[in-house]
Amino acid sequence: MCAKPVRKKSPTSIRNYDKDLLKSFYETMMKIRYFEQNIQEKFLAGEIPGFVHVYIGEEATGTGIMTNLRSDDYIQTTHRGHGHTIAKGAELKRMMAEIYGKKPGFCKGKGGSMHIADFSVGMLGANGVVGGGYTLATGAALATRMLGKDQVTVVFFGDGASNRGTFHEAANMAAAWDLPILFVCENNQWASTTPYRTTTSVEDIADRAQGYGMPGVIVDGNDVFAVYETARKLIEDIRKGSGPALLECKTYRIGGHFVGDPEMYRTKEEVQKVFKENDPISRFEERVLDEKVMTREELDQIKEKVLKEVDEAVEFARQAPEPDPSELYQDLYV
Ligand SMILES: Cc1ncc(C[n+]2csc(CCOP(=O)(O)OP(=O)(O)O)c2C)c(N)n1
Repeated sequence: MCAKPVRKKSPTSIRNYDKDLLKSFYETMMKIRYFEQNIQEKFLAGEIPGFVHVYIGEEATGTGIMTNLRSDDYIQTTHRGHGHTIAKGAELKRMMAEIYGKKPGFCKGKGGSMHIADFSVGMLGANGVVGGGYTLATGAALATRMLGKDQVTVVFFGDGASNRGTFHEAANMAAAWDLPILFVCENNQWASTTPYRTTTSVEDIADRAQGYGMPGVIVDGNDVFAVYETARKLIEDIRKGSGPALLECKTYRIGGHFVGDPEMYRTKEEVQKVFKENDPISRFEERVLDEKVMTREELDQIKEKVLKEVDEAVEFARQAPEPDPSELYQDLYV
C-alpha cells in the first residue's frame, strides 16, 4: 500500500543547471504564452472559428514535464492542450493552421483547437470530452508494454476531470497491470465556473493515488524547476518498470475558462493577485536573474526569436487555404 502523497520542494539552487536547459525552459514557456496571446487576440477579432481554451498561467507544468520526455514517448491532453502540444515539439505553423481551420493543419483543418493530434511527436490527441483521455492513454501504455518498448505515456487532466469515472477505471487498471504511465493532474483551482473544493472529496487530488496503490506526489506547478526535477524522477522510475504514479501540479488558470468567458464566478482582483505573485514566467525570470545564471539580454534574445516564430505561424495560417468542401466526408469514422 502506498503512503500519503509526498510534497516536493523547489531545488535550493539552480546554479548547477546547464545553460541550454535553462534557455529551453524559457523558450518553451514563452512560445506557449505568446502563441496563446495571439490566439486570444485573433479569436476575439473573428479570425479563428470554433471554441478555444488557453493555458496561460500553467506553462511551467507542461514545460517541466515534457522536458523529461523523449520524442517517442506519448502524451494525451485535454481541451486545454495547446501548451502540452507545443512543449512536446509540434510544429507551430501546422498547429496554428489547425486552429484556424485551414488545410495544412494537423487534422487538415477539420479538428480545430480541441482535436489537434501530432503522432510524429508522440502527441496522441487533445480531447473535447473532459476525462476522455485516461483510457486512451492507458491503452497506449499497455500497447508499449506488449510491444516490449520502454516508452512512457503521460496523461494530463484537470481537477474537474479527476472526478470522472474514467479516471478511476484507468488508474485502477494501470496500477493493477503496472503500466508505464504518469497521471498528471493540473489543478488550476477551477473547473469551468466551479472551484474544485466544492466538488472534490479530498484535500489534494494526489490523495487518491493511495486508493490505487500508486505513489502520489504534489508539486508547485508554477515552478518549472520543481516540476522538472519531480517529473524527472517519476518518469525515470516508470521507464524502469516501477508502474504508474500520480503527480498533482498546483497551478492557477489566469485566463478565462474559454476565450470570451465573462468570468462572473471570480473577481478580477483574485486573478490579478495571482498573476502578480505567481506567474510562472515572471517567477522564472526573477529566479534566473537573482541567481545570476542568465542575463536580461539572453532572456530578451529568446523572446525576440519566439515572437518571430509565432508571428510567422500566424501569417502562415492566415494565408493557408481552407479545406475543400469535397473533403468533408473524408477521415470520418462511423
Ligand atoms: C464529459 C464532459 N462533461 C462536461 C464538459 C463541459 N466542460 C468542458 S471543460 C469543463 C471543465 C473542466 O475542468 P477541469 O477538468 O478542471 O479542466 P480545466 O478546464 O480547468 O483545465 C467542462 C465541465 C465536457 N466537455 N465533457
